[in-house]
Amino acid sequence: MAAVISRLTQDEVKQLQNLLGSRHFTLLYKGSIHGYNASVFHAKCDDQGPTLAVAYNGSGYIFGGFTCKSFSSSGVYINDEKAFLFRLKEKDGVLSPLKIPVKTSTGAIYDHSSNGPNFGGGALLLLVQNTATAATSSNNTYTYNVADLHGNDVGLIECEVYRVEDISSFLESPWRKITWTTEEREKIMEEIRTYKPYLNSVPQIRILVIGPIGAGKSSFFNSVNSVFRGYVTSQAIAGSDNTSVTTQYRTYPVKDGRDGKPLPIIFCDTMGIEEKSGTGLEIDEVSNIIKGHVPDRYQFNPAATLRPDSPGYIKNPSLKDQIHCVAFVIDGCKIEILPEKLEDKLKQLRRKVNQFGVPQLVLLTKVDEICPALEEDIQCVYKSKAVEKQMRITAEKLGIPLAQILPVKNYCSELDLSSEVDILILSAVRQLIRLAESYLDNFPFEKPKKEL
Ligand SMILES: Nc1nc2c(ncn2[C@@H]2O[C@H](COP(=O)(O)OP(=O)(O)O)[C@@H](O)[C@H]2O)c(=O)[nH]1
Ligand SMILES: [Mg+2]
Repeated sequence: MAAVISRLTQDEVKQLQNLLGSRHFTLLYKGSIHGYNASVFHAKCDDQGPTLAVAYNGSGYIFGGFTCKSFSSSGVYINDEKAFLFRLKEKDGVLSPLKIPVKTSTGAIYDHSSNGPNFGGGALLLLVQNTATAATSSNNTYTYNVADLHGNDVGLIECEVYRVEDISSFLESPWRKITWTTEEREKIMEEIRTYKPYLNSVPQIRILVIGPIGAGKSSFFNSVNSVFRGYVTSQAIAGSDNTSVTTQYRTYPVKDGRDGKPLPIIFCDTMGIEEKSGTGLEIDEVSNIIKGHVPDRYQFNPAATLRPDSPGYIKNPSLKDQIHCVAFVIDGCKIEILPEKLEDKLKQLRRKVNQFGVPQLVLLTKVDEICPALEEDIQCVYKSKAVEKQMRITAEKLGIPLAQILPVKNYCSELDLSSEVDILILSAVRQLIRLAESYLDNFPFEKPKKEL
């Protein structure tokens, strides 16, 4: 018996991929080998998901149809809005791709055990009466000039059916909409520049950045700083040591590069959270920070958290010294292998932050490592299946709604800013500001700022 190999050349497969998007084809049925027989076709192709039927005639035409639904010998019409008929090659094998989309999804496929592939109830039928023949007619489901499909040569020299699998790592359309223009970048920057906290007593909002070691906390602050400076800087020490590179509590105001004015945000950078208790940032220390007791440059000591009698302890912090929102920074590549104890610690921290009523969100970093294709085009971040998956896992593991998770790519190795990377970073900052503002709304007893 001859080998069951595809008649399609690599070039033809590429052309079909142009019609279908990035897909992988697996040959399920080949008429010349398996027999031109509807029941054999169904035995091989039922319940296989999306399929592509490809017919070849003696005049050099290659044509057929695609359905994203499964055949199953159901005996009924199946709706499929993605179905289409196609021609790949015309007379004498001249490449001339043509796509005839289904007009109304209703009745796109007639799935009957005694029929071969049947598109639109006879708009294109292959294996007519169990022979190597096609039948075509233009109808309300597929309206087209039948001669265009096969040059009026309905005798087949081959008929193949392929299973079609989606191999693209990207969704067709993004699941969150972002405008990626430089105007948008400027617009968000202006929004941040001109933001004034609702309360007089709070000139700047304080954003606490916490998360495991190496997640990208310091890099996030550096990235925000870089965007406003207009070039890549690294004020906060970032690194890839196993233990925390950041051992001091640091509060970093961000300045607007244009005129050096302080922006209304202060980032509070902490040492990393570690798995073992007694190492890394402790939960009690986070309480101290949130309440505003911890001074800038305080040297963390996991063995002894800050106490009222410790030097530098801020005794009577006011609302402006407290934390107004928390950004949990999580390494998008490591969330799946997050050690259980670390996961527990993060959850405890989330609960603690909740107790204070401080809003929080998760910044999922290193999206460029989750999905290397994003290095080329970060605009695809909300199309990347890998990023979406890591975001969902994060939501599940930390018990946080997906809406509160934002993907970011920090500036690390690059020397120049990119508008798209900026937009992701700025969107995260804007969201943090909005959350902080909602928190400040809880303090109506303070006098609202007077408009000048
Ligand atoms: N590829 C990539 N690397 C990152 C990203 N964010 C941080 N890093 C790298 O991860 C390492 C740890 O970052 P760092 O900011 O020091 O983490 P921290 O311990 O949470 O403060 C550094 O080597 C960074 O260059 C990112 O978005 N993408
Ligand atoms: Mg750090």
